[in-house]
Amino acid sequence: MTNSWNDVQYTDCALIMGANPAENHPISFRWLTKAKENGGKIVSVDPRYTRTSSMSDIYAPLRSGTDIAFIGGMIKYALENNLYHKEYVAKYTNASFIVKESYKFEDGLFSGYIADKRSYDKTQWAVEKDAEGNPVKDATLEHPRSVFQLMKKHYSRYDVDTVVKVTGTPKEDLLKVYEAFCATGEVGKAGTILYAMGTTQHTVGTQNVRAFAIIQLLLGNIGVPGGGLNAMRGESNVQGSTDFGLLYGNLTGYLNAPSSKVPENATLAGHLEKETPKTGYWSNKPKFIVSLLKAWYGPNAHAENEFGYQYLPKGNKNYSHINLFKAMYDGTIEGAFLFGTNPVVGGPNVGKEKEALGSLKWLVAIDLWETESAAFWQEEAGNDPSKVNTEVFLLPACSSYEKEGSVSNSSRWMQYRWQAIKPLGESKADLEIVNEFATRIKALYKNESGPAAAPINALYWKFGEGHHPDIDLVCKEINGYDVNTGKLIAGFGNLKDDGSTCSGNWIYCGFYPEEGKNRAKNRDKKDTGMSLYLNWSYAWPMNRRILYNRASCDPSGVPYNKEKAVVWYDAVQGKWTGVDVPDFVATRKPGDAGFEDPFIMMNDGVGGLYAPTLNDGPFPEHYEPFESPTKNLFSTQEINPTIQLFDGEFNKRGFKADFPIVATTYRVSEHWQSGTMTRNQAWLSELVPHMYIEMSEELAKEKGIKNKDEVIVSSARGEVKAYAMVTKRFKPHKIDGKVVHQIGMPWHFGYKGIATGETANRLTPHIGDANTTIPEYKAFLCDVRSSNLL
Ligand SMILES: Nc1nc2c(c(=O)[nH]1)N[C@H]1C(S)=C(S)[C@@H](COP(=O)(O)OP(=O)(O)OC[C@H]3O[C@@H](n4cnc5c(=O)[nH]c(N)nc54)[C@H](O)[C@@H]3O)O[C@H]1N2
Ligand SMILES: Nc1nc2c(c(=O)[nH]1)N[C@H]1C(S)=C(S)[C@@H](COP(=O)(O)OP(=O)(O)OC[C@H]3O[C@@H](n4cnc5c(=O)[nH]c(N)nc54)[C@H](O)[C@@H]3O)O[C@H]1N2
Ligand SMILES: [Mo]
Repeated sequence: MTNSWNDVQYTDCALIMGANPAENHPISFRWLTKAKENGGKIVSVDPRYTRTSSMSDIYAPLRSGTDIAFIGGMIKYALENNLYHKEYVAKYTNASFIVKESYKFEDGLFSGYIADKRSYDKTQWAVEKDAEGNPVKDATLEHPRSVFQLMKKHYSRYDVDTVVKVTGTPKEDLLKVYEAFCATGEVGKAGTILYAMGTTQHTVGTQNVRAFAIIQLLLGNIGVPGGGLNAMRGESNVQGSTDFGLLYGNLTGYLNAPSSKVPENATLAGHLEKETPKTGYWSNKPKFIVSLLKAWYGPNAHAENEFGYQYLPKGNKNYSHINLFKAMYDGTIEGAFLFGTNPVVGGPNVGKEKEALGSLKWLVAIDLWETESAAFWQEEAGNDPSKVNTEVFLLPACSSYEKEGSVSNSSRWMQYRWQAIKPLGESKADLEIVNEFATRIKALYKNESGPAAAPINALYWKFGEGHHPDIDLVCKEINGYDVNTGKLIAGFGNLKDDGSTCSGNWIYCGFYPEEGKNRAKNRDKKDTGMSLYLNWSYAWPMNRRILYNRASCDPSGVPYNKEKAVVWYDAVQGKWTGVDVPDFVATRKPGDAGFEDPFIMMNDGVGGLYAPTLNDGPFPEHYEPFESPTKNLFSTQEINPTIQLFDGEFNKRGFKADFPIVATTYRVSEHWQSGTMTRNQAWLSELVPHMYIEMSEELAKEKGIKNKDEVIVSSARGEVKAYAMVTKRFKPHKIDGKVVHQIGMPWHFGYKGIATGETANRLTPHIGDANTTIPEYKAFLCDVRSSNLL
């Protein structure tokens, strides 16, 4: 989230698109309800009428996988009807930048496409630079190659009638949404977008988010209270885990992992040079990277050995979930750890994920329960145990109540949790398990040398004696300290690139600024202004609650909305003041370079309407999902031209002739994820006891299916039995003049636990987004029949 949960109450309009927070993030409704009481509107855009839709002022249905068309149309609407925030767009975005002539867009393809690699030469999309390396601008925004004009041209194709044909959204609903949300472009108004998996789990997931970013920048909604682009995170600590390097392309703190594909990455000096821009906050990157290496390798990291940089693996492949399972399936990976994950229910195309686990020599599952994945070899899973050669170990982990530590929520708040009860049975905290692994592996490699042993021997692992590591020492390492004196570092501005400081995660540097002051433990309930609660927990970076908050003020530093101000320039005192921690260099005065630049993390200091860094293009463009019921009405490119395709058995593709119905998957309040945690609870199992699918009355009639009938849903990958829930919540879409049906299914079921059911993910494809490779769980093709027809 750029903003926070609490801040949602200040919105004039919340566009909830690609999420169902009433069900999946219920506490958010505490703040959404307040927003409503304050006169704000709630808008829900979802293929089906959800519990969130029922709380909304406006609901608009759309066919799964067509959000870019929907938002593309909104961008055109805002521009054409002059509803955008003129000063903000001109000063705070890259609208004025001139793009090089090599940038082109024709029939769904940007210039620089390399067909056999399914990728682009992105240098063709670069912006013009002057002799000093600064972008060339046209402040009038009229230059035909200015970002503003190119954007206008790009989205001129997204007229309402074409959008309606693609999305299936009734025209009057579409226009109601456009009108309500674009009203927040008025100076002083704020609109927020709340999104989650309905947005990201697509082959165009990243561009879906980019489309949101563009409309928010156009309406002047980023950096302002009640505004922002707010990703509602999933698992209780998924924010924390991505902050701490869970994503395969990242080290901790969103630093890029070095890859041997990039020649500059051969040395630390080359890596730093390549990674560090001359301007913007990232010009400090070497301090963060060197301090991280010092945290990991301690005294074994010094200037003479590039601070241990060569101990880092220089991977050169895509290590996403899909690719890892493909590698297991192909027999390239011998063993795996499932640390609190149940891929045989949660992964895509699980028939193949299960086979992939069967190609392993060994598997270690670390979980509260024996999951379907830990038990994949059993007869219940449809396997003959005598034919499975994988040796499976099950390590009991303890639950969150049995251990101490922190989780970071969507608001970027790192909140400490204390142990409530001692671990039951032989279960251990994950930290203790990891500690055991590290110390034992280090002991095993102690007398070995060579490239495999070197990083293990060099690893600095000192978290106290005994089995359970001292968590306070872990906290201190995350924050960082002076390696000579042990003194804690007050903030990442004090980190050094000479090896004198360490910090395990620069974005959290400052949460533990001095001995005895772990701010993740802060619990002061006093509102410090605008519901920011600065003394409750710690928000990264540097405890600021609204990112880019400089943009809430005009260029001279006066808040666009004086009633909802968080920072402002006090001209009398000649300094910045306010109730939030400034997200900019607050010592700058009017006339100083950068005084007007609100986007400190961007090299140019402004927000990117145009983003020449993503794999699939600088502007979001609509492509159909991997499996689609229609041809692309915007271009002859059917699917995202830059997604990685897998051939053969690993991922069969279905087509509309056999599978004419669109399917999507989602969650319900009563179950959690792959269901391990809720299908083992009697009460929750009783509340939602069976696998079911939701379908419209019209489709049910067509197929001769009645409510509660047993049905079979099929896709190119497999079949699933479920009960039919015939409902008015789904309505057939009208796509390009034809009726297209859509069904929906929860993905919580498996064969273990109390409430069992067939797994929705038998049906989903192994295909991922062009940038993140997140699987396309939200849009694929299927067919439905009554099981009486067998
Ligand atoms: N009770 C409960 N709460 C949870 C979870 C849980 O399992 N149970 N899981 C947690 C986790 S890990 C996560 S990631 C979050 C996920 O939170 P959400 O993203 O809210 O979860 P979903 O229900 O998967 O999907 C949200 C909505 O997207 C809609 N949708 C499907 N396709 C599209 C599309 O193409 N466009 C648009 N605009 N909408 C579409 C679906 O109909 C659904 O209503 O929830 C978290 N909270
Ligand atoms: N079709 C479809 N599939 C999806 C999605 C979808 O929307 N549609 N959503 C996707 C999303 S957003 C997500 S996040 C993934 C989730 O996929 P998974 O992460 O595989 O599923 P979970 O059920 O969350 O698995 C968590 C496991 O951790 C265990 N656990 C709980 N607490 C602890 C602990 O403290 N320590 C340890 N070691 N284990 C613990 C639980 O018992 C559980 O078995 O699924 C994805 N799969
Ligand atoms: Mo998630």
